[in-house]
Amino acid sequence: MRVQVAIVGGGPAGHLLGQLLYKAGIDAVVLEQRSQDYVLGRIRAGVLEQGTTDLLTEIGVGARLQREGLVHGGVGLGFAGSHHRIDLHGLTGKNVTVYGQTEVTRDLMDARSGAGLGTVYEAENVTLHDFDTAHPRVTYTKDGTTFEVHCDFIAGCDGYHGVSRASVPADALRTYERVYPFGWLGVLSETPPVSEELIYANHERGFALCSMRSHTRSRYYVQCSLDDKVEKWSDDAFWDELRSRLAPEFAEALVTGPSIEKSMAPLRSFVAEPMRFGRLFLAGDAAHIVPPTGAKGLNLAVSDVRYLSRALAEFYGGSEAGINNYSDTCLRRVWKAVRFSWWFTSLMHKFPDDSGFGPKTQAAELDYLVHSQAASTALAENYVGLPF
Ligand code: RFL
Ligand code: PHB
Repeated sequence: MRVQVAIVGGGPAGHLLGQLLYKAGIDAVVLEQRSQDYVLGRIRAGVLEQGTTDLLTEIGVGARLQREGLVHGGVGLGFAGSHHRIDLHGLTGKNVTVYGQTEVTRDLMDARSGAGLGTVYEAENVTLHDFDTAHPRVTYTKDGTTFEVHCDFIAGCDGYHGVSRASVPADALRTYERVYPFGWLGVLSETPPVSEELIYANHERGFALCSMRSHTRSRYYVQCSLDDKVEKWSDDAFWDELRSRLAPEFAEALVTGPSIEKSMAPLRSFVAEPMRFGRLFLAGDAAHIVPPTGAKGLNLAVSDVRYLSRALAEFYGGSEAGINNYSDTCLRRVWKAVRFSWWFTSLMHKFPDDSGFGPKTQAAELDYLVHSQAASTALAENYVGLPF
């Protein structure tokens, strides 16, 4: 097979890139190691920046998002037993939209198959070759047969554990990492959300987050320890722990029910630089990870592939400037989201073995944050998303 771009990974980054390239008249194939159902079964992000929803709408995959997405003009912060609203729209003129990553990916997959574009699911042993030359190749195995894709470029959209970043010689990469001493335990339930807007809660027992997928489906998280096991958390234990971390009016209003998904995720910040090696480009979680507190991971994947699709369109239009600047352009935005996600994580979580200095400075900062318009605006501006 011969295509202009081989996209490794069929998560949101890979599928969005496929749609952007299609719109630009550039042909691509998506190679995904898992089944379609597996990819759609992963419950992850819930909050889309306005730039993300605008882009999805612009490229023709926003119809269901416009119908079903919940537009939020504010976000709640809970601490010291009380609730404070940050007026995102009033402070920035922008909103965020609650619409699950699963739904974004499904809409992109539907658009791709509707246009008759190629995606190979359950592609095994995906291997990248010769991306330091002008003639890269990707090989993979499907149903026992090995296939070869000849291309001009490879886009590594295969997430943190993917093969793309791992194919780059170690001495060509510089990585930056911070591992946090806690994780998140998440529950999805067929219950009405406790609040119309998200609530991020700082509590002496640990962080909690109240989110949602619709008016009838809630997504909640509590900070847990890294050696916790999902099996150890009954639904009742989860609801009790969540309730204990919320301000009284929300603790009382919380509607509980059986969990339909329960999972744990460790928290990490990670950046690999640069994001381009010859004719291989890394995008999304393949290049960087942020802790989910700022709701930035998926949105960063979106801005990366937006920059990449523009750069590739410029290349086929006769200029290499875009591909030469790709890494620097992405990383300028990536590091700002990494900083914001690290800051918000540090502000909202309980750190083990803290002498008391940490909680005191968190309390002072939270008090400042909700009473200073400058501080609230800085939070709001980052939360709704910096421009791209
Ligand atoms: P993905 O989603 O990991 O997709 C990568 C795809 O590549 C495939 N793959 C391979 N394919 C072929 N060959 C190989 N060798 C391969 N290895 C892997 C995988 O099967 C997969 O299908 O990366 P992508 O596309 O870059 O998307 C990134 C986002 O998934 C991620 O940043 C977000 O989910 C992060 N995130 C959030 N982001 C937000 O913007 N807003 C949020 O509200 C938000 N909440 C979250 C989150 C992540 C969470 N977890 C579980 C870490 C909440 C949580 C709990
Ligand atoms: C979610 O709804 O899954 C979600 C929302 C906000 C975050 C992280 C996750 O910061």
